[in-house]
Amino acid sequence: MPVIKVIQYDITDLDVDIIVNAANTTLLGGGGVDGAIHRAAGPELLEACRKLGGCPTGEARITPGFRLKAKWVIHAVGPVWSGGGRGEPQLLESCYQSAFRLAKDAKARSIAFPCISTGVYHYPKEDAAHTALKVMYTHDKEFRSIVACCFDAENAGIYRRLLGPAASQD
Ligand code: AR6
Repeated sequence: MPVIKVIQYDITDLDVDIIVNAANTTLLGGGGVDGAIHRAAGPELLEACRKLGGCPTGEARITPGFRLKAKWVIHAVGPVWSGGGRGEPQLLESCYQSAFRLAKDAKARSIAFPCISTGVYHYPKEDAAHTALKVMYTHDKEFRSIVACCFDAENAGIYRRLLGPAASQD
């Protein structure tokens, strides 16, 4: 089984050590995957996030998963796409790197990522997938399972094409 896998699924329902959230700098919740994670984890998650005092773009913070199956949530803040000339690729890469650093510190063996910044932040999906996979490949010896958890069919198609058929789990 390859370490890096792609699924088209709701990340809030995954039984992995850590799920990553596509958060914003306030860490106080929002729409998209962020809203779904907060709903599934329960109000304790917002309380834990409040204590963190926000997070700059390109960084990440960790909290417990509360009512989720996942033990931890890593809240990663991706960049808003504004044409690519404002450091968006570096910020997206650093957001994945920061998430992996925290996951290693937590001694996680399995981690799932949503397609950070590709929703309301409008990052081009293909470019975002290349960046995500580049960082995932640099950590594939350290984890049993790294899941690219796509929600929309377009992202799922992109990751499946880039990873090949062996990486598809559904
Ligand atoms: N499971 C997996 N992926 C999901 C789910 C889900 N349950 N729901 C949505 N996605 P977005 P962003 C996908 O907009 O672009 C929030 O309001 C979705 O299809 O959630 O990083 C935050 O608070 C898309 O591919 O995050 C921020 O303000 C991906 O998750 C802002 O949105 C990311 O879409 C962050 O924007």
